[in-house]
Amino acid sequence: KSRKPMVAGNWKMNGSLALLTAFTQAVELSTVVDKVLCVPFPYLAAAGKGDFAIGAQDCSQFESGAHTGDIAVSMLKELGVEYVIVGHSERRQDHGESNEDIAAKVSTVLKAGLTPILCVGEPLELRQSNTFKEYVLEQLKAVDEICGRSALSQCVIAYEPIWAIGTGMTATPEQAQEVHEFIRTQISDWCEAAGHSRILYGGSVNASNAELLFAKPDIDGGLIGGASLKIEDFVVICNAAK
Ligand code: G2H
Repeated sequence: KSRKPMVAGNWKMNGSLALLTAFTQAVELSTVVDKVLCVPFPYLAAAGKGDFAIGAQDCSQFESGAHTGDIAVSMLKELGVEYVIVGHSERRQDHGESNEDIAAKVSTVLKAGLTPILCVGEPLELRQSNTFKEYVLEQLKAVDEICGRSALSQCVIAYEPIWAIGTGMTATPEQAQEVHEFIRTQISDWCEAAGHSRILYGGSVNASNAELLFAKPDIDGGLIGGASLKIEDFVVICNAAK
């Protein structure tokens, strides 16, 4: 593949400072893979010592101001954060984030010079009714239209079918590849450079299934939830992306 593989751990609201310390001391991570660890906000300051780039799990769409409890991207940047997950389905569901809100966040992250990890993916009903591609397309289109033609070329995209998240029901490598190829074709239609964006798969990736998923031509690595909380598993998954 011409794109450098990436494995990004998403701890969600899990972990501890002790676990983070253990991760920063793990030395066996492959250098031919970009590794990112997206930890909860309070741990970001302590995350800089490891052999991985630091990611946040969200940020405000606003640059500063009266937004109690929100986090500005400039604050993340001060802590050495390089990536920000935007539009994770848990944010869309739990916090009612719309495609437009998410596009506004992508724009804020890009303006600050950080890289959004933009999450897209369909719920089970749309997979069953075979309308999932249209749904994913709408999610991407919002970013393309609101943030401008080159925005998607500056994002890492994560395809995370909601039915596969935390359920143990991983998409098969073929199901994932089909959507990744679709995404790549669509976004390169809008902006040629976007065809070179990395597209990660997320949804119950683990140490046993990662290799077959990452072997597919349009799967450039993974966004890993549960399995990113165990060092041994995370190392195996990083090595599977080589
Ligand atoms: C999908 C994924 C990480 P998990 O949300 O973003 O989580 O690997 O636990 O399904």
